[in-house]
Amino acid sequence: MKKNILVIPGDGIGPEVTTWGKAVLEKIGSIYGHTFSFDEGLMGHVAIEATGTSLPDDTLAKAKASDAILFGAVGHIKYDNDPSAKVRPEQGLLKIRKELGLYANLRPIMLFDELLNASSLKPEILKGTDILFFRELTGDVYFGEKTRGDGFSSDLMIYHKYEVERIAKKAYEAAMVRGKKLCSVDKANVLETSRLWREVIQDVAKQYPEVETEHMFIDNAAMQLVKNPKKFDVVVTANLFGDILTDEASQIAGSMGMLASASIGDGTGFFEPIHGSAHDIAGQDKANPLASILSVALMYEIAFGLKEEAKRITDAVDKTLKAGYRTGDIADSNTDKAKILGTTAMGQKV
Ligand code: GGG
Repeated sequence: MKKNILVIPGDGIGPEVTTWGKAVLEKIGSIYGHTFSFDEGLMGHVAIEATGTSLPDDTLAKAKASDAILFGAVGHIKYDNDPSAKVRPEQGLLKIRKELGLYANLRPIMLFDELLNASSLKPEILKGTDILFFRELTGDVYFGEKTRGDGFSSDLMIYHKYEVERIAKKAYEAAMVRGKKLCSVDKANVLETSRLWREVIQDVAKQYPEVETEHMFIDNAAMQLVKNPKKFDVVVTANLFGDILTDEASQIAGSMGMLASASIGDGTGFFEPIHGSAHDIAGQDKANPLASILSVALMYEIAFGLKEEAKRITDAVDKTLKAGYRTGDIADSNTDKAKILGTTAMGQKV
């Protein structure tokens, strides 16, 4: 297999972790006889600094022409302290998702047994948890009209039937090959968009009678996730709810630094860790590269249909953790201090 990969390292710790995702992509390629040609694109704060826009046309054109995209993170503290900034790093990320039609963001909560103690939740609550989140990615308040008036502001929360239908179908298809259990998370007791969401899910559910469907309010889901995470299998939810819920779920896996994601839909698949740019640790060789590495496992499996290669990567991560190696974010009081590694050493171990 020969594929063209666009690497978008982005901001903060993005370049550090993406280096290791790319290295693992190539390493596995060399074992199985796959070759890659790489191109690089700017996005986020680095793109704003260089071109004045967070998603230059050149990056978008390269993205459309590639077979898969490996992305790091966007964001910069400068914009967090300046809420009125008109041009922002995250705009590039939202625009590329929309332009490529990447409406389904898959976020598996892979729990490595070795990390049961890295979580603040009790191991007996966590053990056996295996959740696959489907976060809708190109609708909701993220894309609705924004207004700012004199002393007020608004973000339009909007969903169309077709947007809910297509993410629901993706989630049900996954449920069919997993535990035949799907939980749809909404806020249908309050929000009109959620009432449409629920109606559409109920309709799509009829096409998948073997799948047990549950509807849950977002507030309850947030609570159940830490109380009894094992009750979930496939979870499908809207953009905003999915963004928040999966950050919460990362604590099941031990750290934000462990969660990979795949964005799919109409265009080129886009693979990225769920974490952001973490400027507080950028450039210090402290970031956990495992989410980027696991994103490459998702790329092998989802973009290229190569399950064995994907498993080889998750096995390598598992083996590294079993050997006791940890980055700071997943170390606990029992970790051998000599085995707490930086980004580079952890990437090399994998
Ligand atoms: N790698 C994920 C990332 O860079 N996240 C930053 C962010 O602000 N994301 C917004 C979103 O995922 O909707």
